[in-house]
Amino acid sequence: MSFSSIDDNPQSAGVASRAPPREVRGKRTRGTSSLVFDLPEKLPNLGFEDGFLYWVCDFEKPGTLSLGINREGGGIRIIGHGGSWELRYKPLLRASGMEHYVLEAKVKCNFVDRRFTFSGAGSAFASINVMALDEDLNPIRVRFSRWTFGDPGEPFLREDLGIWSCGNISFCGSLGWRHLYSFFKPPRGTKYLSLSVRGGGRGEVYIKGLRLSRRIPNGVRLNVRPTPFKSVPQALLYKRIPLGDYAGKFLRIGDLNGDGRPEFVFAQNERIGPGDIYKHITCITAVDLEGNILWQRGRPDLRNYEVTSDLPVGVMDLNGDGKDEVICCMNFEILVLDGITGEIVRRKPTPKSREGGGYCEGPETLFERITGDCIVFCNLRGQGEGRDFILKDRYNNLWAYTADLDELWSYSGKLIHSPLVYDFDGDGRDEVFTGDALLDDSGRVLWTIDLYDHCDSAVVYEHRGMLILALAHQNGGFYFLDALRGEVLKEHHLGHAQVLSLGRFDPSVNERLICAQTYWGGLNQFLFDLDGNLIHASFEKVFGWVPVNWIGDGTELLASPRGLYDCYGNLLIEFPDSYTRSKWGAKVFVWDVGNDPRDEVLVWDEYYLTIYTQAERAKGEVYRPKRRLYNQTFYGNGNFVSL
Ligand SMILES: [Ca+2]
Ligand SMILES: [Ca+2]
Ligand SMILES: [Ca+2]
Ligand SMILES: [Ca+2]
Repeated sequence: MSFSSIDDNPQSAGVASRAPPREVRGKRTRGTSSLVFDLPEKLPNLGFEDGFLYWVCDFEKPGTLSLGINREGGGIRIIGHGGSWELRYKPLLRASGMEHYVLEAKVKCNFVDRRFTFSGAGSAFASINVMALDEDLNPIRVRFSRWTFGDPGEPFLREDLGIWSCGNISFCGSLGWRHLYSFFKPPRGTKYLSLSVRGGGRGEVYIKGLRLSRRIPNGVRLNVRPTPFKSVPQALLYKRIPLGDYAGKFLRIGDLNGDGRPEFVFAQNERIGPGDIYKHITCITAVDLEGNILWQRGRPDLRNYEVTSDLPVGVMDLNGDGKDEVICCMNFEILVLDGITGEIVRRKPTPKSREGGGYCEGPETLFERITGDCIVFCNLRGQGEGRDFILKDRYNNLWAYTADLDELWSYSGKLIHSPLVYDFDGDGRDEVFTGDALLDDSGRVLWTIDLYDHCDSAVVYEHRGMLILALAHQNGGFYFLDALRGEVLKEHHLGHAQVLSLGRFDPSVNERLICAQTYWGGLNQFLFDLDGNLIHASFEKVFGWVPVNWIGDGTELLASPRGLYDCYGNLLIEFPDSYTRSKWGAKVFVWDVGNDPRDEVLVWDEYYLTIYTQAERAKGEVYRPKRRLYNQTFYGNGNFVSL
């Protein structure tokens, strides 16, 4: 064991070559630490074997918290009666950004409430937190001088992604004893790690065996590996369409005039209330492949280009005449627009807003009716794909409609951004995964689940005779569930889980893999096998995220605005003339625009929409993934992948 008190003798411990500055001493008196340890395995009583030795508690409201020793099972018991609390481990661990750590614990919890808000107020949860500290004991922020790689899924090219938070293990709801872990590499500049357990809400939490070790989990390979691809078609610039003042980061695609070629529908928006939940569409513009405007509704204004969420627009042939209609919400009405003229075919007021669970940003009830968030097409009544659709608000409520705008049913819960629709039970009608529940086609709840924060991305797949639902939960982790029962099979707490993409990404592996990314609080990319095992990790970088059927032989690459990556972070194809001027960051979709049935890659910003295609024609039969690309939307990388 190697430890010392900074106050007593910093030199001898080799912790710091000089006495810490005065402000560090000031901070430390608030409770972080005067002790520094060198070996994570030797942190005394980190696992609560000796009760609360070396731990200090703080809480929001007196009388709302009771701590005790769990005499039967070991470790500690925390009983909360509302209000937030924190248990801080006083010693610090000397750490470095060059090392990998595993944090693990056995936990059990039973929260009475099922509440979650981004602000933390009223949230029922517990979280084992790791803070990375610099030399002055300040938390380290994840910052970049510029984006030189990949694509973070959410195309906001922020250079400050907030305080690093990739080591946290957060949980809520009711769990029997479970072994949870996080695996992380501290950010550059890390000198110390500080550990705490935080929580809030009414309920019980048991924790024991908290352990930190310097290691890499079994079976995980690190960093960039040589590409498993032998030959990949080069990219050609197929078309570059200059966009006008109508351009929007929100795009949907379809064949509006039935000529077999896609048209583009751009939506602009403005914020009309606080937070990120109140925004409405200000302009919708349909554009053909030559850049001609087919029609436009609303007022174009390039200042309304940017968006940080989905918008309620969908493109689908609702009446089966071979031409797509556009369905959207404008000015608190659901509109069905003729695809060729943009004229209103049908209209109905949007649903009355309602509180639901008030999750995430709180109740979305500022306006009498909802502005609308995402539209997802599905087949609820067995009448074919796209004859029904789901419309939702941002986090709390969704409504199922027919193409004739008759409401079928509605649901309130903690919602995923873009609901995943798939025929889970094979009866010819879609079930809807809402983010916290699976609903059958009639809206009946089949199961619910309570995971920390909210679901950003989901994919469903069949594997070894089982249907598996993989989830990426913001700040919660990556989860693999038995899709028919809603039971967690595996979970990995790896940061702000943002993106899941499913495809055959490695031609040397005879099965599909799941590429996963984290975003806010740390950019990392991971690979999981279909059993839900973590097999590869790449820290401090993300690469492409949209699966692309580029080669046509069943394998797939990942698209970014710059080019095509393999799943190990190798840039295999750099797009010719891939320059984008966007101040907000370009966005990427795939679509079979022309040539053979392989995907083209679409990259657009406020100035141009650029389409890349393969330089060589495909030979023989061309693979076509089963994807509902018509549901490709803002967060739609994972959610449209249903195989
Ligand atoms: Ca067309
Ligand atoms: Ca039609
Ligand atoms: Ca079904
Ligand atoms: Ca094509």
